[in-house]
Amino acid sequence: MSDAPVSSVPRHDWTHAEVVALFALPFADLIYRAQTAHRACFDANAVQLSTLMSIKTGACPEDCAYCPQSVRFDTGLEREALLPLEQVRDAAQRARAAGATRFCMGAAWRSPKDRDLDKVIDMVRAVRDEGLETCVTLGMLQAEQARRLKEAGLDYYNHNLDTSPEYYEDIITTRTYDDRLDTLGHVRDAGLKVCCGGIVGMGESPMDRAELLRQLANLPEHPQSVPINNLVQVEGTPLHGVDPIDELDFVRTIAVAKIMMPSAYVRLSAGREQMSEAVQTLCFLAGANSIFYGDQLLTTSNPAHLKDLALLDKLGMAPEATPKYSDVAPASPPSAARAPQRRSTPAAAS
Ligand code: SAM
Ligand code: DTB
Ligand code: SF4
Repeated sequence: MSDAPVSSVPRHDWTHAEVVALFALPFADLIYRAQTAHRACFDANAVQLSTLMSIKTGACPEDCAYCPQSVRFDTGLEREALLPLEQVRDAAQRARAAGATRFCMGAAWRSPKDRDLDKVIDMVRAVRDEGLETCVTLGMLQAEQARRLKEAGLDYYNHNLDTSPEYYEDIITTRTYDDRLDTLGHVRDAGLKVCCGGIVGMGESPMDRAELLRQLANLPEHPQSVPINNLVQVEGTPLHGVDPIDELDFVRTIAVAKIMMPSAYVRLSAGREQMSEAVQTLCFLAGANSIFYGDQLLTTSNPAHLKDLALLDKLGMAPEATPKYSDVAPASPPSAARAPQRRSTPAAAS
């Protein structure tokens, strides 16, 4: 299987057995296949940098067992109202100056109310005006809400499948897998780019990981961005204390995601602060080419941005310039920043 040719045609008909077979490859064969798939679509030495901001924190009515923001768990988090526009604009300016190319805004909502969406739309416009790509994650969306976000110029909508359909009910009971698929359909139909991935290290089985990736790759289009989060364990959440995933199994998950969805940006997402530089490097080798960049995720911390730039430099890697605004120079570009690196192939951006 390791010698199988790498197809440039995106596949949406993966069987469970095929995915399990990828996970079972000898490690070197798996990484080789993932790198080969990756290099057919991307510059293997460029990493896309997204900065995350929580625009509305805590008091979420949902019961996601991993999440510190659910109102049902006592995690000591202070709830905050939707942030004022100016605070978001300032943070976007700082992110741009530090070299990020995308600004992702997250809200602890089950779904946005229309009057809240109006305010988020103002934020999207303000962030775009700073020359950044935009992404928001606001929970479940109606078709009309997705259209309004598209009209405002939003680039990406993040909505994760989180885990396999089989394990899902152990993690969330307040909305269904189908609810998530419906939102993803609305986002896709509105012409927004889809950012959709999941979380590992939640006590799921290897079969659940295979099934999560199969669900993602068998969507009508591959998500353009696939965040793979390693659970950040927060005291007070039901998943605090669960056995963490083996580090090499985490790397395997990244590699299999890249083989199945070669033209997607696979993001090495939450959980990097708990990971050694060596494991992060293996993830880059496995085809991860995007990270959250900035000292904070939503409510937990992320590696310091200068540490990340130093790691990329040590690896001879560089931040990717934003494709759309590459003619606009950052206010103070990091020394390693350079031109857009994405290659155009028939497999690119399904
Ligand atoms: N409330 C919205 C929703 O759930 O769709 C948007 C924000 S929510 C925090 C976005 C995603 O963050 C979740 O789907 C989950 O994948 C990820 N996430 C939340 N808590 C996490 C944790 N402790 N570790 C890793 N990922 C986490
Ligand atoms: C995603 O896949 N990961 C991000 C983002 N989408 C919104 C969230 C990570 C959150 C980690 C826990 C926290 O900081 O609250
Ligand atoms: Fe709420 Fe999103 Fe956290 Fe679930 S993941 S509790 S929906 S903020």
